[in-house]
Amino acid sequence: MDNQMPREEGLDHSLSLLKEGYRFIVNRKEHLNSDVFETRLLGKRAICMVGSEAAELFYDEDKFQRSDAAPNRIVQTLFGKNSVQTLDGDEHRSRKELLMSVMTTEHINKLIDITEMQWEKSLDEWIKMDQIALYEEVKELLCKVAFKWIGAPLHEDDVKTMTKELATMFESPAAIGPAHWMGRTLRNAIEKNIQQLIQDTREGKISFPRESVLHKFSNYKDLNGELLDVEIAAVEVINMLRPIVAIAIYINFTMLALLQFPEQKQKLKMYGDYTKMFVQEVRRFYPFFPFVAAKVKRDFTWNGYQFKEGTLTLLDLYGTNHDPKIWDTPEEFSPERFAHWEGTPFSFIPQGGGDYYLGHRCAGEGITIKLMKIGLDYLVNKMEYEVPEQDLHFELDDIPSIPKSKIVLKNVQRVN
Ligand code: HEM
Ligand code: MYR
Repeated sequence: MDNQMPREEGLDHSLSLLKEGYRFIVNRKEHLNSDVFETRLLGKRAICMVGSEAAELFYDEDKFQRSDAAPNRIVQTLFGKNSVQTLDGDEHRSRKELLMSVMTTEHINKLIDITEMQWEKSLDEWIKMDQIALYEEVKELLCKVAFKWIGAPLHEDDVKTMTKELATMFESPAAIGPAHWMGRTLRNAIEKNIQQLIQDTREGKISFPRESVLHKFSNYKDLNGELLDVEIAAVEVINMLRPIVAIAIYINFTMLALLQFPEQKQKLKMYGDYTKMFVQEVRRFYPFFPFVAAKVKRDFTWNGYQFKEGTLTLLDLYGTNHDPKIWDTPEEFSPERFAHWEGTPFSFIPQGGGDYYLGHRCAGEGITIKLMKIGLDYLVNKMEYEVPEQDLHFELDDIPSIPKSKIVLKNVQRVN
């Protein structure tokens, strides 16, 4: 028996989506009292879903496809054209294998060493300054880390430009007007730079260590045994650089959590394994990636509701991480909830759900956690600082949401 899917009336709600941000899907879920509903976005019917059951459905690749799904504004800023995020089936699996090939213990240990060294160097600079805006500083720190890790040169004079080009890609997808267009322009600029590096590597004008990310991506052969188009190889190299810089958002929220919940600091100092639980709770509690998008691959019925081929479908990540059906007191910050947590690959999904190799789950989830732990260790154990009066508010209607003051720290000192 088919049922009518709960539906929001009205011609189009795209502007409300940009205005309501992280609460768009949850507001309607509550109003319509349903984890799945229909609305209209970008002038067409669209489905929104939230919760672990919905996530499991969304990651079924017989039912949903990614090609032709993400809105152009996201492709032009965040993803890049023909990126792994837009592929399906064998083509996706082959490209994903390349990305996952640099997530081995060896590569990750190298990244950890580089990151720790860079925190040391940045801290040396911060102690000479009156105050720092943590978010801005950590973006630069991570930009240097990202270039070093992929094996590409980054001159000190270029750090600010590169940081801006990479950060604007994740700061601008949902922006309206000039800020959004700036995102597109800066993506074009960095794509050109990375394409040149890849071209030079291929022509033997410069050489990088065989095991470096840049070398691997430049020389990788696709399903047809051919080198990737230089444009595509550059997009995938940027798929490693940009999100490493994006970890600054989570490190900033980590700092905010320490300020909002000061009682947590003692626990972090006392119990070693509390660090991982704390980091997981930061990723669950605070907003970052709001939802993922796919298209219905072919008509099917689920729980009595009809899904029509071609319908844009959004899965709410933030809403699922705050779903009272999955989490007790979801609006409470409580790292302890992860002490004996037994979830599925679809219930805790700040970086997407399902499988890393077979599906679209974030290739960098493991390194995100590792780099957040390093940041947390510095903020709790290796640095002292004062926190001046400032506006630490973050709003759920801004995508991405960043505390207003970017978290100003004064008088940063090294703990010996
Ligand atoms: C995909 C979030 C960090 C590389 C994704 C997805 C989300 C996400 C939600 C999409 C999942 C889907 O489409 O179903 C985040 C967040 C991060 C982060 C919040 C925190 C900063 C990273 C890092 C890397 C990375 C550090 C690598 C260095 C990727 C790649 C994909 C991806 C390559 C595409 C995977 C695919 O389509 O198969 N990420 N990510 N991400 N992420 Fe991340
Ligand atoms: C990355 O750089 O890949 C990691 C984090 C990006 C977060 C971007 C937040 C804004 C995205 C709006 C996405 C809508 C997807 C349909």
